[in-house]
Amino acid sequence: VFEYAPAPESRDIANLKPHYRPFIDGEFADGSGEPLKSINPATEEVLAEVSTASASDVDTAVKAARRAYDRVWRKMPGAERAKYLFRIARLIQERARELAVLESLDNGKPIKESRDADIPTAAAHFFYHAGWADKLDYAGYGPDPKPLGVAGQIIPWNFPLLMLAWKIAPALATGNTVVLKPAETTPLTALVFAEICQQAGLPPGVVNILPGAGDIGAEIVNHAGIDKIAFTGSTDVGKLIQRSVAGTPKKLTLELGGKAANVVFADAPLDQAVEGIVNGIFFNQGHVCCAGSRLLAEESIVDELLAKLRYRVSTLRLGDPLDKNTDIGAINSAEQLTKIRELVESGDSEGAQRWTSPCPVPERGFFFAPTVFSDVHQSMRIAREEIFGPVLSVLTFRTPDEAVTKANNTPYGLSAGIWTEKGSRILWMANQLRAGVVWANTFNRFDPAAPFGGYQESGFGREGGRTGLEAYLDV
Ligand code: TXE
Repeated sequence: VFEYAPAPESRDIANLKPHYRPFIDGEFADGSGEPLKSINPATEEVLAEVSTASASDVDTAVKAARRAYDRVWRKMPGAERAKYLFRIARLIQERARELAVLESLDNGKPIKESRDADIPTAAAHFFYHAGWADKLDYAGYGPDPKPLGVAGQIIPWNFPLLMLAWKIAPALATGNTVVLKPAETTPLTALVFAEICQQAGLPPGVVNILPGAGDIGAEIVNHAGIDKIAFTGSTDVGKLIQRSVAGTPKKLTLELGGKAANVVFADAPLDQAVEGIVNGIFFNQGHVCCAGSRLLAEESIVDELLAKLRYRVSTLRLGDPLDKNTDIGAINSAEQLTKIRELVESGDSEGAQRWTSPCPVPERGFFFAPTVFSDVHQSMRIAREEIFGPVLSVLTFRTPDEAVTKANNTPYGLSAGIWTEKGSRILWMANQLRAGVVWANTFNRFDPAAPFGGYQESGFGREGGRTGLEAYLDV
C-alpha cells in the first residue's frame, strides 16, 4: 500500500474556488436550495461548497429560458447562433487544462483521460454542432425547421462536461434554450462552463445551469414550461421520468444503463483485442454506460485470452488521478463503491472465479482494483446487472449463433463489440445484435457525427450526428 501524494502544482491549474453558484438568466445566483459539498473522491476532502437551486429557482430559470427563446434565440439566424457555438468551442479549448484538472479532481478520472478524451471531445461537439446551425434547411428538415422550445436536461457524473456538451450543443444549434442540471457529485465543470457562456457573450437565459440533487431534476421534469427533456442516468430514474412525462406533450429522450457484450472470435488478433477489452471495461473506472462489461470469448481461445488479459491488466496503474501515468483513478462516490463491492460479492457467492489485479490500492479515497471474473454464467447477477465499475465478467461461446444469443440476453442494448478478421461476420453480427452502437475491432470510439443511443432498457432517442438534431426539432 503506497501513500497517496497530492500533486499541488497541477491542482492549482483547476483554479478552484471555495464556492460555486447556480447560473440563471446570464448571472450567478444565490440559489435557495440546500448547499452541497463537492468531494474529491481520490482524497475524500471537500473541494468546494456549491449553492443549489430550489423549486423557485427552477421556475425562475425556466421563465428566463422561455424569454430568451421567444425574444432572441429562436429568431436569430442560424449563422449567428453558429458564431456563439464556435466561440464556446474555442473557449473550451483555451481553458482545456483548467477544465481537465477540475474534472479529474471532481470526478476522480485520470488526468490523461480528461485531458485527451473528455475536454477535447466536448469542444468537438460544439464545433460539430456549430456547423449544423446554419445548414438545417439543407439537411432535409424543410426551409424553416422549428425548435421545440425550452429543453430540460439532466446529466450524470461519469463524463460531466462531455455529457453537458452532448446535451447543450445540439439544443442550441437547433434554436432551443436550456435548463440543465449536473449531477450532485460533479457540478464544478458545468459551472465553469457557465462562465464560458458569459465570456462568449451568449444572450442571458439561453443556458441556465442548476446544481442540485434528484429532487431538482424532478422539478425540471415536471415544470409546465419545459417542452423537451433529455436525460442520461440510471434506468430506474429514466423510467420514473417516463412516467412523469406520460400524458403531457413533452418530448423525451433517455440514455440509460447498459451491459454490453464484447465478442472475441478465435480468429481475432488477440493482442489488439486485449487492448480493446481493457479499454472497454477499465476506461473511466468502468463508469461508462456503453462499457464492454461482458466479455464473450470463443471457447477455444478463452484460456490464452485470459492469460494475456490478466498480464495486461496487472500493468495498469491505479492511483492519483492527477498523475499523468495513472490508468485507473478513483470511483466517483462512496455509494458507487458500495454498489461495486456488493455486486462483486454476489459474483463470489454465486461461484464465479475472481481475479484481482495485484496493483497497490491507496488507503484513502474511493478506489477499486481492476477485477476479472471468469466461469461466469448468464444467470449470475454480475452477468446481468450494470456494475458501473472496473469489473469484467467473462463468458464463453462456441458458435456465432450462440454468441449472438448470449450477447442479446440482456434487458439493455446500448453497445456491443466484435473482434474478428472476417468482414462478413462483422456485418452479420452487427445486424443480429440488439445494440445502438456496434464497434468492430475497436471499442469506446466516439465521434460527434455518429449517433449514439440505446435499444430496450438502455433508452430511446439518439444523440450526435444528424439524427441527434431531430430530438430538438419539430420536423
Ligand atoms: O444515477 P441517477 P446514480 C447507472 C449506474 C449507476 C447507477 C446509479 O449503474 O451505478 O445508475 O447512479 C438525477 N428526477 N448510471 O444514482 O440517480 C441525478 O441528480 C430527475 C448509468 O448517480 O439516475 C443525476 O443528475 N432527475 C448512467 C442524474 O439524475 C433525477 C450514468 C443521474 O443520476 C432524479 C449514471 C429524479 N427523480 C448512472 N433522481 C449512464 N447512462 O451513463 C436522480 N436524478
